[in-house]
Order: sequence, then C-alpha cells, then structure tokens
Amino acid sequence: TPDGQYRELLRRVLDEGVRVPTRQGPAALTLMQQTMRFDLANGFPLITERSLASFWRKPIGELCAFINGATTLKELAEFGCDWWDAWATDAKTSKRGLAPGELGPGSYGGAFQAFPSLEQPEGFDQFRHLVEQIRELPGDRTHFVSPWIPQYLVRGTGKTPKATIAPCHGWVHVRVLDGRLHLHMFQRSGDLPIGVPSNMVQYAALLLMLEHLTGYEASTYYHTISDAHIYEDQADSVRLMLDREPRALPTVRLNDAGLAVTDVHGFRGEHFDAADYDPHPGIPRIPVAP
Ligand code: UFP
Repeated sequence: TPDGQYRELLRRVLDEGVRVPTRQGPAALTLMQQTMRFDLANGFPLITERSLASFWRKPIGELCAFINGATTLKELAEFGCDWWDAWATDAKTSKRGLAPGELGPGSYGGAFQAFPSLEQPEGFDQFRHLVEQIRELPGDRTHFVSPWIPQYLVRGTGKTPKATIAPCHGWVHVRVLDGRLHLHMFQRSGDLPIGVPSNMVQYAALLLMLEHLTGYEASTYYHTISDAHIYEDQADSVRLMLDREPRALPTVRLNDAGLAVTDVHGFRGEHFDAADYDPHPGIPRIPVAP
C-alpha cells in the first residue's frame, strides 16, 4: 500500500510551519519534532514523490564513507560522493584552520570512526563497537551512536569549530525486541525536500546492514527530525510533489556482494539493489541552502 508519511510531513510544514530567518539566507518554514516510522515489510523508505532512481545509492555510499572515518573530499570521492565540494571550499576550511578539502575531525567521519578518547589515541570506532555490543548484549537499551563531538563544534566570537558543518543527522538508537531489530535515527536539522530523503535512505540501509551482521531480522526504521523545515524558495517544488498521487514504496535489499560483507566497514552503496521502484519524475534544480 502507498505510504503517505513523507508527503504528510511536507504538507504539515508547508501549512503550519513557523517562518524563521536562517543563517543560510532564505527564510524557512519550520516545525519541531516531526517523526516517521517505516515497517520495512511495507517497503523501504525511498520516496516516490520525486525520482531518486539514479541517486539513491550515493547517500548510502556517503554513510559508508563516514562509518569508515572519511573526513576529506578525497576519501568521500572514493565512496562515490561528489557533492561535498561546497562544504569544504578554501574559504570555509581556512576559516577553521583546516587544509583545503578537509571537513575536519568534528565532522561525521571523525565522530563515527575516531571519536576523541583518552584511552585510544587513534580514537574510538563507534560502529565497530555498536555491532559488537548488539551481538554480545542484545537485550540492552544502550546501543547508541552520536555524530556530535561538542567541544569541536562550538561557534561564535573567538571560537574555531573543528568542522566545516555541524552534523545534522546520525544519532542512532538500536533496539532488539522479540528478536527483531528496530533503528531510531534522530536528526537535529532536516531540509525536507533535499536532505531528508537521502537521510531516510542512509539510515534505513544501516538497518539492513545491521540485520545482516547481527542475524536479527530488520523490523522498523524510525526517523525523528527535531527541526524540520522547508526553505521558502523550495515551496513550488514541494507543491509539485504534493500534487502527485501517492505510490507504494520499493523493496531494497543487499545484493550478493553485500551479503558477502562480514564487517561494518565493508559495505558500499553499490551493495544495495532496489526492486519495484516506480517514482514520479525527478524535479531538477530544487534550491539547496549553501
Ligand atoms: N541537511 C539535511 N540533511 C543532511 C545535511 C544537511 O537536511 O544530510 F547534510 C540540511 C539541514 C539544514 C542544513 O537545512 O542542511 C544545515 O543547516 P544548519 O546547520 O544551520 O542546521
């Protein structure tokens, strides 16, 4: 059956959002604490309101890069991510005391794979630990990952954050209930038309990776967006999506190469295949906030 959660969220923010100025420039219609939940038995949360057919593996590749500690444009490119240049320009990196092309140790890759640790000079690998802990203590409520290294992200007068952007997504809580895996991803800040569809795909794919590595069947993906917004210059594209009829979600699975992976660091975007993906046409040039 069609899933209307993403479009209902767009509709709600468009109709009821509070109009606020943003540091990016355009005003944003904003609502707090919006949630979606996807039982994977009803399909994978790859939106159908506009086509992501040629793109959807790339955000998965991006998450794989971050799980592997990527903090530079060069490392991201090795995982097929070619859209980060705008966030690692010379102007942005030099302001942070970073080399050109560096996102900084306070970016996702640094937090996920090399979290600052007194005991381990190389840093703490959160996803390796997450998988080990789910395997050893499946009944615990403590399976949690955070992208946020607070001391690296302080901004303002006289402060130099060690990251070109503050992480938006990636607070992950995993739970095993009745032998089935549940994954809740908390997102600090979500651009609904552009960023959020990629973020849904990334973390639902993470649930499939954890299913494969732990043997617990994937049940449900939960996505909470704390600050959910639509920039005003995206409103026409959003209305276009809302005019389109709801469609069923596709099925996404690990392919044979993905099923051969035995370590959380081994996954790549191309390890995922989609079936029955029948989206509405893509919408070119939806504005992206700088
Ligand atoms: N944003 C997302 N998802 C992402 C990403 C960025 O929605 O994966 F990298 C959006 C949210 C917001 C902007 O519009 O980028 C970040 O701005 P701020 O740090 O001011 O919240």
